[in-house]
Amino acid sequence: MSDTVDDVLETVAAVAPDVRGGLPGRRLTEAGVENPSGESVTAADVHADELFFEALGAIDGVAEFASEEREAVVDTGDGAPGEGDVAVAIDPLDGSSNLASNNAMGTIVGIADESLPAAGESLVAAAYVLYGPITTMTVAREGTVTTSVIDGGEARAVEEDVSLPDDPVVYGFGGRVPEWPDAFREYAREVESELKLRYGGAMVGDVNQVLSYGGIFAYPALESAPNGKLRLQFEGAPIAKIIEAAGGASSDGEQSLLSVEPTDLHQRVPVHVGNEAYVERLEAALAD
Ligand code: AHM
Ligand code: MG
Repeated sequence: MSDTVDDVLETVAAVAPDVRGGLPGRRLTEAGVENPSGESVTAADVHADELFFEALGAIDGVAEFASEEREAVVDTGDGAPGEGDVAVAIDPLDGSSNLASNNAMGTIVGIADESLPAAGESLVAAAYVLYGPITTMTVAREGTVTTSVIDGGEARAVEEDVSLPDDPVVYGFGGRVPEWPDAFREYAREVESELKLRYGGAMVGDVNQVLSYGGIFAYPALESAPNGKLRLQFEGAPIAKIIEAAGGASSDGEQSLLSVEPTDLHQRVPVHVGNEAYVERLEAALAD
C-alpha cells in the first residue's frame, strides 16, 4: 500500500502544473452545470477533475476515485481499499471562485484504506496543493507533515516536520457574521481581539496561513446551513489530518473531524482547525 501512496502523491505533483497551466484560458468560464452540492462549476473545476481522474484512476492499487465534482464513487481497480489498495477522494480545484479575482486556489487529496465515503480516521495520508505565487504541496503521512515545492512536476521537500507555531497570529472565518450562531459570534469577538484577520476565500490558502503562522481557520455552522459549507470527505477530513499531524486540532464543534462518521459522500460539516487551545476554546464556547 505504501508504494501506492507514493504513486498517488507523485502523480498529484505531476498533474498539478497542468491544472495550473489550464487556469488562464478558463478564467471566467462557467461550465454551465452544478456539482453534487448544488454549486455552479467552472470550466477550471471540470478540467482539473478530468486531469486528476485520468492520472490517479490509472494507478494500480487505486481501487476507488471520488471527487467533489462527481456524483458517485468510481471503481477504478479490481481490488478493494484496505486489502492492499486505496481509495482516493479529491477536491480537484478548491476555491475556484477565486479564479475571477486571481487569488489562491488549491487541490485537496485524501488517501483512505476503506471504501468511500470513509471517516478521516481511515486516511493513511492527506495532501493539499496550493496554487499561490509558488506551487507547493503539503503532505501528512505517518504522523508527520512535509511541505514541498512543485517544480517541473516533481515535489522537492523544503520543510520537514512542519508544525503549527506555538504563538498563534492569524484567524480566518467563513460565512456572513449575521448568519453565525450566537455562540460562534461571541467566540469570534474574542478571537478578533487576539489574532489578526487573514481570509482569502480558498480553504487551502487560508489553512496554509494557519499552518505557517499559527491560529485558527473556521467555516462554521450557519443559521441557514447548520452543517456549514465545506464537505467532510473532500475538504474537512483531509485538512484535519494535516493540521492534526502538524500538532494542531480539528473539530466539527464537538469532536475531531477525523472521528465524524460519514453517511453521504457529499455531506457538509462545520470545520474548525488550528492551534489546540483555540479549538478547545471553540468547543467550550459552543457547548455553553
Ligand atoms: P469550492 O470547493 O466550491 O471552491 O468551495 C469551497 C471554498 C473553500 O475553499 C473556502 O473556504 C470557502 O469555499 C469560501 O467560501 P466563501 O466564498 O463563502 O467565503
Ligand atoms: Mg472545495
